Parts: sequence; C-alpha cells; structure tokens
Amino acid sequence: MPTVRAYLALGSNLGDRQAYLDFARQQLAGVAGVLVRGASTVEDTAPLGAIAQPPYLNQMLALDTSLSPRQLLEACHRIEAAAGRQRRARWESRTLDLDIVSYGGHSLDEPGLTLPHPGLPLRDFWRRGLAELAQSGL
Ligand code: A4P
Ligand code: MG
Repeated sequence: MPTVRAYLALGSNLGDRQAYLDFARQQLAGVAGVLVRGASTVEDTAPLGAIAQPPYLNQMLALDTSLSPRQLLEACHRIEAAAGRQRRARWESRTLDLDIVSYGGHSLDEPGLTLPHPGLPLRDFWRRGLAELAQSGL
C-alpha cells in the first residue's frame, strides 16, 4: 500500500493540555493506515487570534499514511470528538485541535478541507515543529 507523508498539528488550550496531546498521539497510533513517524518538542505558545483565551500547547507530528486526505481528516475529527467527550461536562470549548498541515505535495481547496493548511504562514510554532522534524530526517 503506497503511503504519503503528512504533517499533523496538535493543539490544546483547555484542561490537562499535555494529556490531550498524549491522547491524540495514542489514538493516531491505533488508526489503521496511519504510522506516526515522529513528534516535535511540545511548545507552550501564546494564543493567536482576537479572542482572549489561555495559552496553547502545540506539537507537530510526521505521519506516513495510506488514508486519503478526507479519511485522515475524518480520523482527526473522531479523535477530537473522543477528547471532547471526556471533558464535555467541565469544558465548553475544544480541548484538542488536530489540523492537517500538509499531505504529500497535494494542494486541495474543498469545502471543509484546504491543503496545505492556510494557517501555516501565520504560525511560527508550526514551522519550528516542521523544521525540528526535518532535522531528524522526517
Ligand atoms: N479544515 C479545512 N482544512 C483543514 C485542514 N487542513 N486540517 C476544516 C484540519 N481541518 C481543516 O476547524 C474548522 C474546520 O476546518 C473543520 O471543520 C475542518 O473541516 P476546527 O478544528 O473544527 O475548528 P477550529 O479549530 O475552532 O477552527 P479553525 O479555523 O480550524 O481554527 P484554527 O486555525 O485551528 O485555530 N493559538 C496558538 N498559540 N496555538 C494554536 O494551536 N489554534 C487556534 C485555532 C487559535 N489560536 C491558536 C491555536
Ligand atoms: Mg482547527
């Protein structure tokens, strides 16, 4: 089965942020058609955007996947939902964000899926994560 290198950004800014990132990596490791090849150092980052909110933990993952971009996105949404369910009674906001930063060299602009992720030029912590993975040959 041919695989594609994809990069996935993890983010959490509510609850036990590190535990949510750990949960995301564990869940991804269990998805058929996904191999987690490496993970960047977790970074504590100031929140981007106009809305006041707590700081984030962010991490970049390198994956090899035989899933299509849409299947990978669906897997991400399932993992986000599973993380959200654990805390729904306590936290109203999202506790785990999974963004597909890139999928091979593919460019895509469909409803609900844009590749590469348009946030990449605006997020220096994503670029640092990618650079760190690249240093390890990933
Ligand atoms: N979507 C389209 N393209 C993609 C893609 N390449 N990967 C769609 C993932 N999703 C993609 O995202 C909204 C919709 O984007 C989804 O339905 C999906 O189909 P979401 O994750 O469901 O919602 P969201 O996260 O509330 O909105 P959005 O626009 O994705 O927000 P961002 O861009 O994720 O921003 N500050 C710091 N320091 N670190 C952060 O990680 N993150 C955010 C959230 C704000 N500030 C931050 C951080
Ligand atoms: Mg998002």
